[in-house]
Amino acid sequence: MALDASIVSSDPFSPPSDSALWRRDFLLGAATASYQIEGAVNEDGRLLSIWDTFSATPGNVLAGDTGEVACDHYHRWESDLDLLSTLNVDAYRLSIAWPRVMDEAGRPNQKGIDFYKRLIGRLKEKGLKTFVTLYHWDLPQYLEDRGGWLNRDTAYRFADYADLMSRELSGQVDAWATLNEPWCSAYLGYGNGHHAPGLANDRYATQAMHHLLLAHGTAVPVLRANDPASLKGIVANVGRGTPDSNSEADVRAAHLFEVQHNAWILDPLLKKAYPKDLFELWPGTEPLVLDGDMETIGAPLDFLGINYYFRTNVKSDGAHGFTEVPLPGVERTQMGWEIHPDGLRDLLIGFNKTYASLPPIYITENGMASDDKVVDGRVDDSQRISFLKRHLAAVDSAIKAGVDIRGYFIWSLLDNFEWAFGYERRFGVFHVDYKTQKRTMKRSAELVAKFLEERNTKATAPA
Ligand code: IFM
Repeated sequence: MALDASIVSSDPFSPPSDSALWRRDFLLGAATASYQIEGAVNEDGRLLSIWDTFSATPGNVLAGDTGEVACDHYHRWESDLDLLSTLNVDAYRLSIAWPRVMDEAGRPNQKGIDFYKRLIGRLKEKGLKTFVTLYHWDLPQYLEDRGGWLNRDTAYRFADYADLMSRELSGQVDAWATLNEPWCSAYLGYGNGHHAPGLANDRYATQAMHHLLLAHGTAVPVLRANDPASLKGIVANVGRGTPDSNSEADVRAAHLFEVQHNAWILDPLLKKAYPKDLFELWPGTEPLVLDGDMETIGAPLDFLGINYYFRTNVKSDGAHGFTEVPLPGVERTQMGWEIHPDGLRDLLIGFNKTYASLPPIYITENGMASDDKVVDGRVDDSQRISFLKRHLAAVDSAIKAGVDIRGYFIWSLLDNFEWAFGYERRFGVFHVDYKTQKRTMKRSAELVAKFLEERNTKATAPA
């Protein structure tokens, strides 16, 4: 795909000359996840995942959409990786589908494994850094049938899976993330039922979270042993909560919002303890924790992945919790999420102060959905261009404030299956026509490519 010659450096994407984004060692990449793009759910021995089951149940996903075909990436992976080259990015973040690579008895499924070997091999040939997430929500259904993340044994099965994949891909992966967004798996999956497996109970959510974090902590030493040269980390989605008023109750509500969204995950990982305030919010929901678990969970990390999307304005609910008060007149995305780049900067600076053992950070997801249309072969996604630019500026200002941030991944490379919202919400910098599977470079992608071309030329030019 050729770049449009009309894109000149006066285009509004280029960051200021003192921005860290010009540094060659600051990684700029794009991200995807297996269930959202692969399709081919019944091919080459792949087993059912909880999202196959959940999305096949009427009423769970908008318009009855499923990941059965998605972006057909399983068959189109080579040309999709070429899109990364067109984008000029340094890195690609992908996830492995657990039910594609391992059967119920824990035996490898070589055909599934070979798919990822080919894919990651090609990324290496292209000189791209590879960030691999082991669990981006597609739990094998047979494990859910035994209790899923409510069953402690799932954590040990996850370590087996991490063992298999890190032996198979040793030396090929630059960074392993154990889990993507355990908050979503635990809270949306087991706390409010919005995601697979669709259970709704706060006590389930805290227990599922504990087992997810235990899975992470059990897998980290396995990954270290099998693939010593790579980075090991985890990816957390974080939320900014701001108080609707200066009242003590509303300020407390905003604090509790951030405890529930951030400290619930980051405290056990970085302080080896759950935040006490979580159980003020959800009294009586303390998970069952065995001796040694918190040590396991708090194993040192090489990096922390941060996913950020929006801010939530809250007030006290008059009891122990918070309730959202949507702000009128603010800019929002197709998801209805408020665009608030300062929230990203403030959270990063706050984490740097709160956690003495904060590892280097990669922004592993940031981006927005818009109702993008192809008109005369082009997609003008001007709101996304401005969104990316403002969030990258927020990252740069956190770096200038002393936070060690090493890279940024756009969510997402392609429009894809947006979970309970199906295919309606478009997050990609490449548009996907789901009828024909045609990919069209959006204007945001053109500008990212142009900026990176310029950055690479500058970085390699003789002084
Ligand atoms: O599409 C998701 C992704 O799978 C996880 N992080 C948030 C994205 C947008 O909702």
